[in-house]
Amino acid sequence: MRFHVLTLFPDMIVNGMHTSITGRAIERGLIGLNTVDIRNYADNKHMRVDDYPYGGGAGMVMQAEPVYRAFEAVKEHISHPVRVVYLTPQGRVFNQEMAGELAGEEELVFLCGHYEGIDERVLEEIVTDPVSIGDYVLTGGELPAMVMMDAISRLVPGVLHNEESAVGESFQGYLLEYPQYSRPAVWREKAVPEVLLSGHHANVERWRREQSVLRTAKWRPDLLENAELTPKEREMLN
Ligand code: 6GU
Repeated sequence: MRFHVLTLFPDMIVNGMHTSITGRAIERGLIGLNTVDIRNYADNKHMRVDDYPYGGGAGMVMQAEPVYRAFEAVKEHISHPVRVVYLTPQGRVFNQEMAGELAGEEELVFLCGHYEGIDERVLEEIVTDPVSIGDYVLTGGELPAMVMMDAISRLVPGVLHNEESAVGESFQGYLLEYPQYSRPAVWREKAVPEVLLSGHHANVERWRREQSVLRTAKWRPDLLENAELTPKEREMLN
């Protein structure tokens, strides 16, 4: 998987992505990261890339030409058509299913806006997928792009060490993950659930499944509509 990120703040992307698991994936060559500073494609000697909005209103708008040129520069390195994700609160809301779908692509372009947005004309020309990461407003698309790249990266084969950790967790099967415990067995008078110390694998699995169902009912009951529950489990919840 190779990510291309068009942004006015490439350092933010590079610093974030070169940390922890995504950083290791980049070092190991499992993930490629190419950041493009839109400012380098300004069409004036002052390197300005924003201007006042036609029709008036607050803030500045990123101009079409520098964004278009930055995208053309990225396309030089890509032979086939590529999906261009534009990070915007007006987009489709990102979820695990979208992460899975995008993880199947060989290359992805992320376009990060700042200020009040980007001139609509260039968006019409290059964007294939407008995406939001939730119903709140951020100052720019860089953090959302990193959220998406993180979620996508961990689905790329080899990025996570054990293949199990990408399956059977929260949102796979529309159930939240069961609680985890590690040493010590008693911490500040709070004991780890007995069954986890029993060594009885089938009982552990049963307990974890039950915890997943109960936890989902308590914290994310909206997910249960889609969850695959046994008739017994449905009955337990009623
Ligand atoms: Cl993708 N961009 C911005 N600026 N704010 C957001 C967002 C994206 N998703 C949620 N809020």
